[in-house]
Amino acid sequence: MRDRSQGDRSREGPITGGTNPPGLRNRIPRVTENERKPAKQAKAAKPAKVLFLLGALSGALAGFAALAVAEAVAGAVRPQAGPVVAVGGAAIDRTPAAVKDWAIRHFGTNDKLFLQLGILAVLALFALALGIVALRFRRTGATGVLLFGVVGALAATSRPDSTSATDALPSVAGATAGAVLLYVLAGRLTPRTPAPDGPPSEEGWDRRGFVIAAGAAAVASAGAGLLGRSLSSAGGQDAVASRRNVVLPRPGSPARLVPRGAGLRIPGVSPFITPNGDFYRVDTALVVPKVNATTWRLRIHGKGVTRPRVFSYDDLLRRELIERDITLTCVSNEVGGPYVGNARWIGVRLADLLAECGVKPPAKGGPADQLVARSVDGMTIGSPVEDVMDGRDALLALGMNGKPLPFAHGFPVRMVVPGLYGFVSACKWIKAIELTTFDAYDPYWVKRGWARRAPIKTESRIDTPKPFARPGTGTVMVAGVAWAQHRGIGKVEVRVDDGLWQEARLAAEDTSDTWRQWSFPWRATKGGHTLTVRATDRTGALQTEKRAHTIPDGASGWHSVVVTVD
Ligand SMILES: Nc1nc2c(c(=O)[nH]1)N[C@H]1C(S)=C(S)[C@@H](COP(=O)(O)O)O[C@H]1N2
Ligand SMILES: [Mo]
Repeated sequence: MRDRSQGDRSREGPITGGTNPPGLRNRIPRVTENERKPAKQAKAAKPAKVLFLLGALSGALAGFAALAVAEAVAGAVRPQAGPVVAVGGAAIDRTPAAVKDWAIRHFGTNDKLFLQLGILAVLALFALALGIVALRFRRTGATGVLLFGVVGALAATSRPDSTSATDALPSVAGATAGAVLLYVLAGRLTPRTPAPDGPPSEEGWDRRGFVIAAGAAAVASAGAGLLGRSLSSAGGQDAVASRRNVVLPRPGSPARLVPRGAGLRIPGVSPFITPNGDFYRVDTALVVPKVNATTWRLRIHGKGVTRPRVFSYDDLLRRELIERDITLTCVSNEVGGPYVGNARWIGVRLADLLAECGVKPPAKGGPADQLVARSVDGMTIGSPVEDVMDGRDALLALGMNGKPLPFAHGFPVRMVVPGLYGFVSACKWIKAIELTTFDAYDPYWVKRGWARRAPIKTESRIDTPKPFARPGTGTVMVAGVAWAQHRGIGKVEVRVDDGLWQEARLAAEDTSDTWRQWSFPWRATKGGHTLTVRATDRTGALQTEKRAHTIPDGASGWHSVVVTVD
């Protein structure tokens, strides 16, 4: 607002009234009161409209240049330091649990894409507005662009994974480029003061200069954008190479052979082992962290850790590796939802590692009851020490289905604890484990309203037929999966409409830590039908019918599918 009374306005001449949009009146070639004639007024309206659009275009170009330059610099510095990713990450951390839940429900794994598109849309609107503002107030417009840079820089440097003030560079560089460009372009659109002795310029603005500057800026921005893309995809090459070089040794304790018959050959049923490429992914990372395994370290420290230690990737590889089939489930999985998968993990036994560091479970007098895993991207995940050390196969996993962990699933090392939802156990890209208490510390999700302790609930899902399928009469195979990790599935029953519960056939059990397929041949009769499934775990507990939301500790209820038999 300060520049309203200074520079710009005085340079741009008096405000003339008329038929033009507010804020643009001074764009019109100067006319003095007594010069003004109706004909001239009509003529003046036209360039104002054009200028309005060109102002918006300048804003758009400035916004584009700012983002492109920011991405180019981020590509060189750190892809996570780019303004869209940084602001997006900050937004994710501040999103109320209910909104996040809604986003996951509506956009699924695309929620991050929609978030980034949303941010870009907001930026675009502001860019257009600043472009129009700059027509009249060049400095205000340019300053507005700089303010966005400040927001981006603050977001980037306050991200939990930010370790250096250089993370501010992408936003600062981008905003500076955008601000300068807007100032220059708006300058081309500013009426030139006619030379005292010369004729007033007909359009009042520098058309040629604008076209040249705008064109050059568009080309340069596109170039910067492309450069940023190639830099960030080239970045992390060391991590990619370190993953390529990993040779997973044969596990000292291999997984038991999956019994024949654990995988039913029924079309439409989830395969017993979920291939890595199909495994669900849930995390807060807008850019998948690419961690170099050769420089990666894991620190174990905290309460009751009498021998704190730091482990390298090779330290872990040299230990006895165990291989286990474990079904992972996300607490955000709705009844019937897709966020569950079963993989064969290779890793080291976490309880052994903890014991070597002097950790004792609470039952044996250890002072810590919570184990907090911390990731390179600042995630914190808390698990009960009791569970991790009670003899179950809690792993620091290095391999997934015979391959080093994919980057998206936590390379180089992640935790996997049978029986606990991912948000209280399965920290990806882990870098530290701190022993503490539930009283002393609330990890990431707990701060956001989710439960401190969250064992996986007994659940079952109908995979086939799909909702609203139209099978023919005759025998229809109803089939799916059921899980109650670390308790095991004892029984699955199916009900047609309001009929009696009938026992489904269970596929062979791999372990109590894995899901179990089931099938039920149904004599389908014409008409609409509701199929419902429920499971009983090996403790004899029946899956609850009571519907519960995913927040705070997992959805519950029975899964139903409505079909029409033709
Ligand atoms: N670093 C990190 N680890 C994480 C998360 C995360 O957001 N960041 N999400 C957790 C959640 S909620 C789940 S369900 C599992 C999902 O693991 P996946 O993506 O390999 O399926 O990872 C867990 N580990
Ligand atoms: Mo999750």
